[in-house]
Amino acid sequence: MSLFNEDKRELGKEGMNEGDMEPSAAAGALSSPLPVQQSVLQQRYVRGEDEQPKVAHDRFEREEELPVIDLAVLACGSEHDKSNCRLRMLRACQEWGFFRLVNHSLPIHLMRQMDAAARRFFSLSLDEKLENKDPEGGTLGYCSGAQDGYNLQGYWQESLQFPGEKDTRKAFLDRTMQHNRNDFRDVMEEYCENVHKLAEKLTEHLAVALGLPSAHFSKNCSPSVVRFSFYPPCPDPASTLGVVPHTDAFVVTILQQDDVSGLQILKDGNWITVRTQPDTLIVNVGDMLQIWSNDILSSVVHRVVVNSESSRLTTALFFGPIPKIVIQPHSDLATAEHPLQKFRPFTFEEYMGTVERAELVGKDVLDSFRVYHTSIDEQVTNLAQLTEAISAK
Ligand SMILES: O=C(O)CCC(=O)C(=O)O
Repeated sequence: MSLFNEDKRELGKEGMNEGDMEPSAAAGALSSPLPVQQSVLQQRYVRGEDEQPKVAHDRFEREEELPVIDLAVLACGSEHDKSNCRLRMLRACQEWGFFRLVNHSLPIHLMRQMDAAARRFFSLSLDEKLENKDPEGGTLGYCSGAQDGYNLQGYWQESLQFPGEKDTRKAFLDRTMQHNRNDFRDVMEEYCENVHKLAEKLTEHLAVALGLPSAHFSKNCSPSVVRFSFYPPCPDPASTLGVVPHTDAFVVTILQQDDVSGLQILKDGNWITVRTQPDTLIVNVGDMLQIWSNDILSSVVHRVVVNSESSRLTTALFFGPIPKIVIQPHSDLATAEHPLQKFRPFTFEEYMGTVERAELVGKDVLDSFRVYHTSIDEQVTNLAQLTEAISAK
């Protein structure tokens, strides 16, 4: 039996937006959302042919499952077990960029409360939800996939997003969700505090596994963003996506899913659907950790597919660098396999500026910060080949 056993199907219908409804239903939607199921997917959600998902949300093709990391071993195992567990975590971050975390110390009752509070929010009418949109017109607060917002246009998704850093979050909440409807704010504060501690712990273990001082990442990081994503049932899931393929820009992401699957990871050219498993969390490496680790760890492309039966709700905390900190691979991490520092120094602020100007496409943003170390001889050869190719035209 799952933790999340509310009737999400009903909620999913109510969670639709005005623009998603048949015209007669849309007319009444602002005052009372009607449980109208759209029968045809509107054109703005139809992704290009090459993006349309061929692997459904409940297709688990490969026997291979995400590596599982047991945090209880790291908290109270023997030194030998701890060290093995850290190595497994390191390997998971190299080979998968993702792992499932069990015995994670995040109180189960808090996960349940957070899920219920977010679910209640998404079941509000559209005009109530829109009261919580970003006053500055950005991506914070409530965004609906039907809005012409940054990167959200054409996603089959609604989201509720807040600054991760405590004081900034509080200031934002004071301007938007002052009412603390259904204790949402209180639950979120407690939830964020706990997930923040967990993110610190995980990055400390990863730093030790890489042979760095334990606080190497955590002392320069804080929660960057908290995002609740709601994916209503969709009339044509094979033509759209909840989130397009992307990597996360941050250091690590800690994701709580409900009992409906939809997250897919690109591994060895295949899309792998992540199974849902009650009480567990999914952790993934962000671009900043790949860069800070000199490419030893890997941020892996993932996407979200939706389905026609049930809504899906996830909560993600993105733990990232303090905006003005200079990011650069640690010099101790240059190895035979990962020689030199593979990325130029930059601030997270600069990186996010690049992300915001770009569409979320695979690893293009990360690659634009790479330094290509080529010898003078290689450069001369390249130049000669280039000149030859131009004169041959
Ligand atoms: O909702 C999910 O399963 C993942 C969402 C995600 O990848 C994102 O918000 O960046």
